[in-house]
Amino acid sequence: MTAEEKKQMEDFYKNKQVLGDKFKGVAKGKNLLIVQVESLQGFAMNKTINGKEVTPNLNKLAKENFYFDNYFYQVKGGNTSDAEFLTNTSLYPINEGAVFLRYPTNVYNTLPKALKERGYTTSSFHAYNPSFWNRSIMYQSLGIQNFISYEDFNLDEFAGWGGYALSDESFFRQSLEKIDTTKPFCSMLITLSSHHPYDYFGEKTNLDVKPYEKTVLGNYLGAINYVDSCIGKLIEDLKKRNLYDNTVVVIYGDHYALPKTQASDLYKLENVEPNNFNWLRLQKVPLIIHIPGVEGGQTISTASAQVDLLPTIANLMDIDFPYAMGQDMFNKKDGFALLRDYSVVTDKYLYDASESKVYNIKDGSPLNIDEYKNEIEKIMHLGKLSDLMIRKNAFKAVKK
Ligand code: GP9
Repeated sequence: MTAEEKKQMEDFYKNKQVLGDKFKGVAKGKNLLIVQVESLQGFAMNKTINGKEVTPNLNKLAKENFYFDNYFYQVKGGNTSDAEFLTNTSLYPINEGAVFLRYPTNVYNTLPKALKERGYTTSSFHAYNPSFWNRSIMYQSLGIQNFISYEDFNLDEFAGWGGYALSDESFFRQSLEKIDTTKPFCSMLITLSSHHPYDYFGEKTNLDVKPYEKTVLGNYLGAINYVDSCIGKLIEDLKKRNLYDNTVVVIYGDHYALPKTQASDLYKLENVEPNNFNWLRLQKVPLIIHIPGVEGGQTISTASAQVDLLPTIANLMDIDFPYAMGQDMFNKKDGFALLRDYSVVTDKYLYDASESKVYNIKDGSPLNIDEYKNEIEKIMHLGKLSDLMIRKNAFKAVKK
């Protein structure tokens, strides 16, 4: 890193403010279970189709716990692995290619490392080939001690991804059986059944998706309805094992369900005009946090994104984590989310980077870009700084 680059980095971290102490340490010493759900996108939540809820179990969890309904994904070329990266490091995944493939041996400050230092066992569960997305190498740099991959699961039932995915029901059941609960644990469960193209759910769901049957969207709604039922069973299983009351449970979607090229039915379902403003507004994923011993029942709508999850968990668990790029969502007041195409969503406006246009977040009416330019540039700088730090393996120098 040049001296100028190093200064940029140091200034950023030095000037980061503690936003408040709400919920600080309320989950200190508790277990942590993170469920990263494949392709779970925000629009599926609280949605009914032909009189039936698509995600009844997630809706109930959202109601009983803390539900972040304005939470954006920030993945780029690394898709699912980028979402893992964001959660584990609170850095932005690089803007070109996949950070898991390009920078797997960098030094990273991570949540698993911080928890390992506090006596936790850190594990990742994903029923697929361990070399996919270079996970087996990258997990070492992230401080994940145990990687439970498809080599360790009994592949007893397939559902999703054209029939190649271990069913989420079996995956959750087996994962809970494998977690060592004699010590505090930090376990991340990465699901697969709702992977595109969602074509495997005819018998697994009786959701009537008319008029979208046999379309990608219709198949997706069926797939998510199936995954939702598996999440319901996972929560029951946690309760049966007496884990629900001493475990922080975090559930979120990793990235979008439908690419822009397949979004026409989505606009129809949402009853909105097909345009960039509506497309960007839809790029949210649900986030639910269950904090044992803390009464939930709250929906938090401050604009936020995946980079914000780590500092939020760190605050709950009383972990000092100075190298987060994101902000603690329980204490953040002025919401913003920087998407990885450099679009920006705040509580007031949306900046569409592809057309350099600013819209009022409430109604999509155009706003004068000059009034927002400085703020947008400041927010965009975060993505550039993160890229720079990853490219230069900046934390290696910090560690020395
Ligand atoms: C496979 C899974 C793929 O391991 O992570 O998900 P993708 O990145 O294609 O969404």
